[in-house]
Amino acid sequence: MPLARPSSSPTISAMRVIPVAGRDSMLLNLCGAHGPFFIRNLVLLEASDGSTGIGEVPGGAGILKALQKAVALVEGTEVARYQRTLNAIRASHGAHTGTMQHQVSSAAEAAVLRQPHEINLRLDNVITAVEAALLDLLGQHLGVPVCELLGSGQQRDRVPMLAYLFYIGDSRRTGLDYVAPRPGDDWYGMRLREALTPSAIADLADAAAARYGFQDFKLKGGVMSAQDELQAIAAIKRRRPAARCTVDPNGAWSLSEAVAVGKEYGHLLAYAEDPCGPEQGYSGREIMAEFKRATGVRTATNMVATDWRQMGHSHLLGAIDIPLADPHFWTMGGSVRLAQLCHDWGLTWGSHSNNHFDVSLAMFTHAAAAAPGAITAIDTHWIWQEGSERLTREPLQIVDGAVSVPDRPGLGIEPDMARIEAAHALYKQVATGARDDAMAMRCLVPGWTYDPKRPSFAR
Ligand code: GKR
Ligand code: MG
Repeated sequence: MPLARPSSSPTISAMRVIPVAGRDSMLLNLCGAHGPFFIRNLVLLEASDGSTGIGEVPGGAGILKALQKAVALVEGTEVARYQRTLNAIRASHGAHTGTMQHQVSSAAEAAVLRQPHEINLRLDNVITAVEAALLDLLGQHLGVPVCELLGSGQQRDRVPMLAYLFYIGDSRRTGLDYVAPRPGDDWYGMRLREALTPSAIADLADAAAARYGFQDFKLKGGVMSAQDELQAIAAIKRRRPAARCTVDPNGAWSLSEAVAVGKEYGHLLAYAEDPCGPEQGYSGREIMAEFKRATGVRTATNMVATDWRQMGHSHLLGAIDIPLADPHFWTMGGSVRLAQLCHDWGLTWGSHSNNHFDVSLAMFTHAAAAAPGAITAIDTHWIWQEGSERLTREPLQIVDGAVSVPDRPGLGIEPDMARIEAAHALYKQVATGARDDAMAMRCLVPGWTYDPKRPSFAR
């Protein structure tokens, strides 16, 4: 559709898509263990007024290729008409304007889709990367923070975040290129060392709280037995009775096991995240609804209510109290729309995360800042990278368990091009394809294979 008048907001003069890599600890989950490196995709947009906008989304060749294909649809467009640009990208994938799409492009992708960390292979990741960069530019043009452009605008000055704790494998036994463990009982030392027991998890919680002031804690489960994982939560609660705790085994427990531990330990949990999933012909939403009815424990998910259609089914069943609407796969606008709906329907909005850099930290912060009502402390993996992996000049800080919303135009961050080029060089050196958590786990446990219904480590 031709423009009826000359543009009054800047136009996009160049779009760069930059895959980047960063270093990670040997974090255990149901799918195995994080390898020494994680990958992400960045979009950098240069505008005709000389400003730069940036967005960050999960890594992987599918998203990278789709973003590269979008370049021709983004360059030359007007910043203020960003919705039109996003719709053009959707249309180029055969998707309808404004809908959420799971786009599975191959049988191989369909296979990994069943693994919890890969559920977000979808067109919305591609849309979000461009959307975030365009909103960053629009905010700069108008002189307002991005959160003012989302939903009903800024709702809070500080966004509560949780300490995302993991069991940690002994990386020295793998022969892989992890950062070498170092002495010291502060967070930066502890995040590199083996942690496999309830007291080691409680120590990690203490170190994270000392560094970042957290009051909310989440343990990534699906690693040890359900009883052991709840013992780890109990260990945190003994030291910090007021802490809000949760555990997320990514649906690994059977309904009967989840109900048993829910009845025994539910009083320790602020909510249970994906304690169980599909089984015996029943959908994950049906099983989660049964869990909730049987235990009275509040439920959260990033697995069974991840788009509008699933949300509709979930709500009819009363399956989920806390949808974890990660803006990286709901889009920034979609995530805030869901937050508004949660507010009106008596649900609680939160966000899921994966390993990310500081650009995503800013994206999470602005989406959560625009979420109305009481939200739950949002997930972030940033504590595993903070202090060594920045891509912006002054990353937002987690202080007293929260990030202050920057009162600056756009996302309020400044890309550090030297750091971005270095992270791109690392990507070229280490990226081997899609994320593969089984590979690292096999270095600890030869012959290990993924089983969605068995803990990965205590077998
Ligand atoms: O980083 O290992 C991880 C998590 O398991 C992540 O991949 C999940 O997607 O954090 C996520 C979750 O809440 O399920
Ligand atoms: Mg989860």
